[in-house]
Amino acid sequence: MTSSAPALHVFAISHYCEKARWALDHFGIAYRLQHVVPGLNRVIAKRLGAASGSLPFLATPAGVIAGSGAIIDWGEGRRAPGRASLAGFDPAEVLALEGRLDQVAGVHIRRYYYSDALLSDPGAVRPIFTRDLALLPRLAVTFGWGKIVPRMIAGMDLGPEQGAQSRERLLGELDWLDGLLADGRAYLTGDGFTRADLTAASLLAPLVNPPQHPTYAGLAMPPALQEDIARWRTRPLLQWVSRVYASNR
Ligand SMILES: N[C@@H](CCC(=O)N[C@@H](CS)C(=O)NCC(=O)O)C(=O)O
Repeated sequence: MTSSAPALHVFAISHYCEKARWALDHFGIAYRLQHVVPGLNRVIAKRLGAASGSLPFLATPAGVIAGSGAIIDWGEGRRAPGRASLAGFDPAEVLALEGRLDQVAGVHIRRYYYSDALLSDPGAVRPIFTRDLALLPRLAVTFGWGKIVPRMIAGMDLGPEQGAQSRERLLGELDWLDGLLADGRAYLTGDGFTRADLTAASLLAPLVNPPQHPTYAGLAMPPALQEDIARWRTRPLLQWVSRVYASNR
C-alpha cells in the first residue's frame, strides 16, 4: 500500500463498508482505511465533494466515489492482474439482486440491530465506533456518545415497533434467499461468485459473525438478537454466508 492509495472512509460496524472493503480486497486494489467519527462523515463528504454523505466513500486522486455499489463499479475496471470480475454471466440480474439486498436486507438488518442495541445498551455499541480512532477523535466520541446516540436513533427511525417491523422484513428476505439457494446452487445466480453474493454475505454477516470478518470480532449482540441468531443458525442461507466468507473473504 502506498500513501497515494485511495482512502476508504468507513465505520468499522457498517456492513455496507465491509461490502466495499471486501470488493477492493477481492479486486487486489490497494487502499488506506480511514475510520470516521460518526457525524463527521457528512462534513468530510461535503469537503471532498462526494455525491452522498453516507459511508463508505473512496477518496481517489481523481475524485470521490460514494456508495458501496459505485465503489464496486470503480474497482471492476481497475482489477489487479488475475483478479476475477464480480459482474457475473448476467450482469443485469446480478445488479437487480444487489439492489434489492442493499435496499431491503441491508436497511432492515441494521434497523433491527440498532433498535435493540442502541435503545437497551448504547454503551455496548460504542467500542466498535471508537477503537480504530486516534486519541483525540476517540475521546470526542467517548464523551460525545450521549449526543451521538439520539441522532442515530432519529436518523435511522429506531424503536421497539420499528425493530419488530424490520425483523419481519428481514425474515421475509431470509426466506426469499433460502428459496434461491434451495436447488443447491453454489451462488445466488449460479456457479460463479458475483457482487450479489458478496453483497448478501457482507450485509448478512452480523447474523453469522464469520471468523474471516475483519471488524466483527467481539461485536456484542443484544440477548434477544442472540436468541434469534441461535434459532436461525441452521438456515441454508446463513450456513451459505459462513461458507462464502470461508472461501471468498
Ligand atoms: N446504499 C449505501 C448505504 C450507505 C449507508 O447507509 N451508510 C451508513 C452506514 S451503514 C451511514 O453512513 N450512515 C450515516 C450517515 O448516512 O450519515 C451504500 O451501499 O453505500
